[in-house]
Amino acid sequence: MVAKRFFAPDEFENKAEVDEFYKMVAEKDLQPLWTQKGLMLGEPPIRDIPFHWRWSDIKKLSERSGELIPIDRGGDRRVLSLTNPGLGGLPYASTTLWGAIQYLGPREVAPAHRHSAAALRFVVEGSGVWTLVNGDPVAMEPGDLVLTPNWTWHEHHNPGDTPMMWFDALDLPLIRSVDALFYEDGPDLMVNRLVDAVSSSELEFGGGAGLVPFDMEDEQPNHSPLLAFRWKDTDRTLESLLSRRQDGYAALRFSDPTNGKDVMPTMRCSMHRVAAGSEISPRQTTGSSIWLTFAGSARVSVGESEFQLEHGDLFVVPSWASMALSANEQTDLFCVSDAPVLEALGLMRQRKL
Ligand code: 1HN
Repeated sequence: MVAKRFFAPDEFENKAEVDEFYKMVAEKDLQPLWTQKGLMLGEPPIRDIPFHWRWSDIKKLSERSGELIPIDRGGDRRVLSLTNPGLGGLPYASTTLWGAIQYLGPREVAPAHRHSAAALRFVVEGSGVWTLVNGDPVAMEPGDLVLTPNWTWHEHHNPGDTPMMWFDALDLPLIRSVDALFYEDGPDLMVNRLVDAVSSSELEFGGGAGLVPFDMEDEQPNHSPLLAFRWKDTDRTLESLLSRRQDGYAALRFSDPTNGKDVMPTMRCSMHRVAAGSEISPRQTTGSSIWLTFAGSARVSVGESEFQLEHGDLFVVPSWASMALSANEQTDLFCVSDAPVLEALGLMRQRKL
């Protein structure tokens, strides 16, 4: 094959004419393709980098934010966002995903709003907070996954005496990149609700084991109508999956109980259990992901980086970066990725290394 060449302007014999032409092109806000060198590379040019945040740091700073910053000064949410150093200061964990830790103090309320970015919570520590999703009260306890899909009203209440911290993930960077971000402040607070109520989403769709209502007259939403996935179910499923595996690694995908699709159109959620001394073998995939160490301790390598993980630690795997993990003790990890978007666009590539 003949190597492709890029002509520098001074390689032309008629350099003056070519220079003049380039000037005229630029004046009309146009650019030649043939002068652009980095446009098509063999593999994706990745901007976000493999990175690791320690729970011990986040926890200390979140608690301090609880002392210093009233909830109404923090844009309604007291959130420290994972800031990937590769993204030029943007408050994004990866190219497509926002990741953060949210802190809600005793008797605090984070008021209602909605946005066209979808969000989810995975509870790390604490107890007693509940989130209203379109008015449906959803309790939040450690290990629970709670969804607030695109354009649903949501507000968080902590009626208890202890603070609570949880992981937030949003598809916000993706939604901003396609200029489709809308936002609206909420109606008056829906206080005085039953705190111990079971959400209607769970009453209708939480039967488990493939049991869904037969007569679904309402138009199907494009997200899971079940808004909470409880830790006791996740834990039990991981345990039985692991007992059937020879390699000490079990993983499950959270799905819409009515159709098996991902819980929301832009984000895939999964939970991983690695037995002591076992591994997630090296692999790579297009699309980025944020991982949260819910329990245990492990060593993970992402691209060229290696991180030691303890309870609550978070790390990011950029698109097409290799990832492998080895567990010191039994380790549980929550993972959120943009995989449904890549699949929908025909851009998913995966391989074991
Ligand atoms: C948001 O609405 C929440 O509702 C958390 O808890 C984090 C980050 C950016 C934009 C909106 C929440 C957020 C957010």
